[in-house]
Amino acid sequence: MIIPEPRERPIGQRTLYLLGISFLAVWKVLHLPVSIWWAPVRSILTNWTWGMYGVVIRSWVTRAYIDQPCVYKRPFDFFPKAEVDPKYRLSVEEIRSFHENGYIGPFDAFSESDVKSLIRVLTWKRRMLSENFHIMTDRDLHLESLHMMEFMRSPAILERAAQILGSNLLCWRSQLFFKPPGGREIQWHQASTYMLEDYLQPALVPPDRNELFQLTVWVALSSVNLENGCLQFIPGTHERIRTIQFGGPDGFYKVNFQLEFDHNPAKVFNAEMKAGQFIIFSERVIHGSGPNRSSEMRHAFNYRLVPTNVRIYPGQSHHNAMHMGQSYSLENWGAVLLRGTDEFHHNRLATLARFDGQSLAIKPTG
Ligand SMILES: O=C(O)CCC(=O)C(=O)O
Ligand SMILES: [Fe+2]
Repeated sequence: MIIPEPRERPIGQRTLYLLGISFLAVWKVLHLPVSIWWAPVRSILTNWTWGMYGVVIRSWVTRAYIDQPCVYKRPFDFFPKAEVDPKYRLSVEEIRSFHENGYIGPFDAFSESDVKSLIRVLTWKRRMLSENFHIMTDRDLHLESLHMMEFMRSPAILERAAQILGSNLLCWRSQLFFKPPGGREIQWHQASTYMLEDYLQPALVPPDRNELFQLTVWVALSSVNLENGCLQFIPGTHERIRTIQFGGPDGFYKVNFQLEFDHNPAKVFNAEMKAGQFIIFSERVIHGSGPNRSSEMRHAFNYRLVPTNVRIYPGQSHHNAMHMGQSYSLENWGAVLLRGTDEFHHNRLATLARFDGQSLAIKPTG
């Protein structure tokens, strides 16, 4: 069974999908065995929630959840979850504002000359075949560049993230966002467990999807503003994952859909930042970025943090980014413990201790 990209389909195809998905919903209701199916069907039966079946069936395959739905559970209090050096301390008010808006920042982290040297390294790195994935990619270059890793270990970033997410932090993914002059916008989106990339399997399996289990750190390596396509957020929209409607004016690589929400431009927060600043957000908040109308490259990278109790790519040998038509072998992938200790041992770790040449060595799971 081929899983189609999210885009508008003719009625005939939609009807076939409708029949297939309805059949699987009945199979699931009856608790019939999952193991007799081939892998993609097993994944749908296992990973699709009732809400996901419901939207697709009721809308005759014109709408869907493209990621596992969840509803944001706010913490009971807004006290910092980690003890940190006073210079990085967040007030209870700041932590409350993170939970209300879905993002916090920008904060200062790096100097002008720091970011220039990282841009040089990464510009070269992204044009080479990745040592881990054997393709040219903007993803996970921290596993191949100690220079980038040093940025990600910045206490200005980690000590703040720890107060929101907890003291033990794994990085599971990074990505460069170098937007050239004339580069397109990134449409409004949000994510929960990143099933929206593989379509079948979530990249992250937390103990409770509704709790905050992931933070994105976005580092500006150039000054970013409305002209060159800074990040934009819609405050408070992290409270739930929205459905999408197939088709419409927005496109993103191979996909074509619109996130369904009431868009009020007056509510948008434009995250204009200086080079060397960063912002922390939940990927569940609706966000995107405009086109680059300037004559210079907009340089940035992000990385994604989870607490150590989250399972990353569980049982998976590959991660597919279907919207980009790319597949990443996880053979040489490992999560990086950036802060604290890993008491759970759920995930394979890449360790700095075994740094070897330009690549970080992967420590086999114990
Ligand atoms: O850099 C951008 O324009 C988009 C980044 C983004 O969506 C993210 O960091 O999750
Ligand atoms: Fe994003």
